[in-house]
Amino acid sequence: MKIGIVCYPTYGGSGVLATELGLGLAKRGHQVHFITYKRPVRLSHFHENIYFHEVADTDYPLFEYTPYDTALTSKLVDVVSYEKIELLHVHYAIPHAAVGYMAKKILLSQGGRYVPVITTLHGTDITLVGKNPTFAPVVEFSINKSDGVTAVSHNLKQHTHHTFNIKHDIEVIHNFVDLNRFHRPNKDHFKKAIAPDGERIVTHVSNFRKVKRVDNVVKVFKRINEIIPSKLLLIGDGPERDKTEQLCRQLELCNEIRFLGKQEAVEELLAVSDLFLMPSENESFGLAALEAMACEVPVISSNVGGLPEVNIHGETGYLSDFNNVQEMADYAIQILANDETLARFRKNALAQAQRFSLDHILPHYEAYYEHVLQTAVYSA
Ligand code: GMT
Repeated sequence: MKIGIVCYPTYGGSGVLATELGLGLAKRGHQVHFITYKRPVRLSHFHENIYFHEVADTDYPLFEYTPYDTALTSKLVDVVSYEKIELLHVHYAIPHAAVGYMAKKILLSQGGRYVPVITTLHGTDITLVGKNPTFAPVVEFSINKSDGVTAVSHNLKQHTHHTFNIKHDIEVIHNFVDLNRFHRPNKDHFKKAIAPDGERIVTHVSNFRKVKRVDNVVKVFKRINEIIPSKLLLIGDGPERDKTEQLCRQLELCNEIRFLGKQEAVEELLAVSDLFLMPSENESFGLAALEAMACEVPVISSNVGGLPEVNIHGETGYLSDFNNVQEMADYAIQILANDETLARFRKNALAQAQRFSLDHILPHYEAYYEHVLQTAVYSA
């Protein structure tokens, strides 16, 4: 199948998931074309069956910024007709669902084939930004004009139906993890470099947006560290980074916390971690937590959104109300207090990650593509 994938190329979960999906599809013999404004972060090497089409930035004095939606639509029209793309899969509704709709209308007006558009909803495109009146009418319209719609958790599906008047049956296809990449090879030498006195290693990965509550990561860590000597690795970067650094200084924790910024080989850091913290205020699935579990790292998370579909309370980690710092710290201490408990949680985390493996989830996407290709009908 020839598939066009539209996504954000940055470190956000939707772009990561879209890229991993494209890589997986390409390995299974599909021809995959990424169309976006920059090479996606996880698309760093040459891959057979993968093509990348960059949306150009046009410098014109009237524009403060290039109108990206228009540039992306034009690029889609060009790539789809030249490469004979059979299906467009757009990730994150804003603006990609609307752009996909516009591209298919233009292609039809040019006498081209009908190219179905599948929109995957990832989370904040519905729960945060999407329902903002600035975007809401376009989001609702363009989801309804998609030929297929998927959501990354049951919770997100419910939230979408609750927020918008959606006429589609939304297909739930959970996030997945590539277990060949995310696993736990022995990296004791590396662990020693981070925690020379055998401290526990606690990790958080995110794009440091407000919704991730990185302040609570630090507060939970402070309580853990008072009882169990530990180090905290903060991976990623974003708007809350400076504030978080200030908080570490105020709490006099700078010697125990390492800000590692954006990392490409995040799996190597997860492979030496003992615990993962995800205290988000909103999280439709929690891909970063799943990647941690695949590296045998138990998770302490909030109980919001789709997180209970991934993190099983008392088995793979624990869930707490999103702002309950004390409870999260108590749970963390329970897991880290002795090696036997930690080993049990680690084993469960891996078993749960295996249920969300790429090999298991990717065929759902393929089957859904086939279904949409067979059932899509043009509606004006
Ligand atoms: O919040 C992020 O880190 C990025 C965001 C995105 O859309 O780029 O991630 C969302 O999509 C991920 C992949 O489907 C999900 O695993 C995340 O839970 C979701 N983030 C939120 O809902 C806050």
